[in-house]
Amino acid sequence: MIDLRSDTITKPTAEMRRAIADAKVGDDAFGDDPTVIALEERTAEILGKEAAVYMPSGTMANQTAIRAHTEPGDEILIADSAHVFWYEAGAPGGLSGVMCRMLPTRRGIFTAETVRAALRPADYHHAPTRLVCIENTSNRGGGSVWGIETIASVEKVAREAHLNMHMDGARLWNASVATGVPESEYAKYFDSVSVCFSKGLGAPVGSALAGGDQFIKRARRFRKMFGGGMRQAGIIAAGALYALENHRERLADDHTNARTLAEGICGLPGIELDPAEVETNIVIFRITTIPAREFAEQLNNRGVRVLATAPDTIRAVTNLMVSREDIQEAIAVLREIL
Ligand code: TLP
Repeated sequence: MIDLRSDTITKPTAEMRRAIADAKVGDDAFGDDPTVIALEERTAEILGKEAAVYMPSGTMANQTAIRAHTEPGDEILIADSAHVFWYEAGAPGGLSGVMCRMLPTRRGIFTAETVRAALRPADYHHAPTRLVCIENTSNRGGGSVWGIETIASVEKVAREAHLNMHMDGARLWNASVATGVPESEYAKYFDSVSVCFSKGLGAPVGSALAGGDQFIKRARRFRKMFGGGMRQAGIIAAGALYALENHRERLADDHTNARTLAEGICGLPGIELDPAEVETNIVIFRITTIPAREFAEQLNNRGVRVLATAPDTIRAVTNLMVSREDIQEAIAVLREIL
């Protein structure tokens, strides 16, 4: 199988498994796990933040951040394509009691003007707006990367309105590799940043939330409340630490593979796709001749796995388990079917 459903499907490499087997561990609830501490410190350092806290998942990292930034009844501003809104099981309402104000985007990216237009005048009839969330890269936006100038202009409007800034950086590593802009340069505009080790980096489990010391202290309480306090988590943190040190640069291969795939299929009948818009490891395209689910099933029967993300939309995500040769094979299968 050539599995392009997600970059979450990656399995630990032999070297990563060795790092996991050799991990020094302790009870992290007592602050005793040296591998977790090393991972948190290294993550904070890369992101240029005071502190970070290890999380079981990207969802928990985002939702803990939202809870720590808000109180029930508050409002957050968020892209209408955001993972937090689409795929986190209603958690902003369920866990934090906040309203999501959806911002229209182009490929997952909104502008400072859009944020300004969403601001409410101070009035007790209104839900207090507290937070702006940005997703970089944008998943449903097709792996699109936020420009630093766009982030800076959004931040300016947010600060004028006394709003905090959170980045869902599940694939921030991909953004940095694609642009050469360091993770810390993106992160400096935000009060909190979530990152995932279990996507393109290929670790089996885990994410982190980074921010200022006080904020991370508060986040630790909500992580506990949400059931995310762990014990000898060094076992999994070792995979994450290995991935952080060894798998960031190789994301460039995934980006090349994604572009190759897009270029190889863009002219096929029924496919609507602009390869120039493929900036990182996610290829999203429209299919107009067959329902997307049926197309995904046909591909699956021929050994290529993708996701139908809408009735006419397919997502393919390149990853650590997929080689250049696999991409050529996938292109050939798509060509045959269409
Ligand atoms: N995304 C998964 C699915 O849930 C859709 C994927 O296959 O892409 N932020 C972003 C931008 C994400 O893409 C994801 C996972 C998360 C957060 C959540 O991470 P996990 O799955 O660890 O909770």
